Amino acid sequence: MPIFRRPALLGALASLLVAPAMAQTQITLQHALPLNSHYGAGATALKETLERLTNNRFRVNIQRNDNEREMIESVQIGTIDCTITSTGPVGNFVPAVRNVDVPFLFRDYAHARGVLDSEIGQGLLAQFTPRGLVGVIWLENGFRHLTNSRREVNAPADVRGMKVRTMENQVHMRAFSALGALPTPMAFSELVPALQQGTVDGQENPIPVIVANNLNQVQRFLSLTAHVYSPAVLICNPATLNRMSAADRAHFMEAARAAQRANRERVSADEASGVDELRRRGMTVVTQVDTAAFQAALAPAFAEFERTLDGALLRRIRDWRPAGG
Ligand code: EAX
Repeated sequence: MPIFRRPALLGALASLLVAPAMAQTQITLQHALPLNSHYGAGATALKETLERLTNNRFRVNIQRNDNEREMIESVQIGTIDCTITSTGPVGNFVPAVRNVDVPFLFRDYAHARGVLDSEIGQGLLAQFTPRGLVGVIWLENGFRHLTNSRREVNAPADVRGMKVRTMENQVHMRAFSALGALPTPMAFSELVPALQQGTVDGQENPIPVIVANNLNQVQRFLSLTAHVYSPAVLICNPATLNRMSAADRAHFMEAARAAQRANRERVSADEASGVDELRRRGMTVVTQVDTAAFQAALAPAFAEFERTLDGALLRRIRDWRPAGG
């Protein structure tokens, strides 16, 4: 008897055909930048690694959302599984993270990556848990530089009175106020319209973000202030990870490490080529910034951060050296 005359067998065959799709676990991962960016590189590495390690029992859906505060809220309530975000708004959810947003805290990329991968950084990730979030792994946004549409900026006096968009980050806002600027906090999604309309004169972001978003189209001057290192972080909803078997959680962590490698490699590559690319696109680049003057102008803010944040932690971070370093 042909199979189409045997409904029970037909039903069994049909269930086999749909079973793999039904068994696949979907993970939604959002971030604020184009796929062709240092966040996109990390997200793609996580996707490819997790899908490979689980033989496609997991599928990672990468989506763009340029409001980082919204993404963290969505992870917290579980409407999305994970986000890659800068620490910009994170301090509003996990206050201890504000400590790593302090200007001129990190000496260079090796210092920042070393601290965040050390027990110091792992201790900060543990602070996400009581807030209904999982800080999975530190990623990287990069050292932030100032751009503006009005003038070359070499020293703090050049920033005085300038309306500078900042992230929704109290530490950054305090720092720009100490410089005499007018900090204007807003989500990244509002940045380009604000620059186009002249609502703000300038903004500050790492080279990879400036390049990936063509901010040269709305900003004329770039000053390599490197005034603050901007960490990024992979944050997930606890239930997303708790639903996984121990073996799949191990696969997820391996995929997160692959994301960190790809993300940091892309930041390093963008740092090496991005300034020349922005010159080529027409930006005037100030390379000789009076960093000592910026640090001196921020001294009152530093003293405040020592009191209002975790002074002991800030000193541990400043004093950190690689093993044998
Ligand atoms: O995380 O908001 C910002 O300026 C961030 O650096 C950007 O969204 C990348």
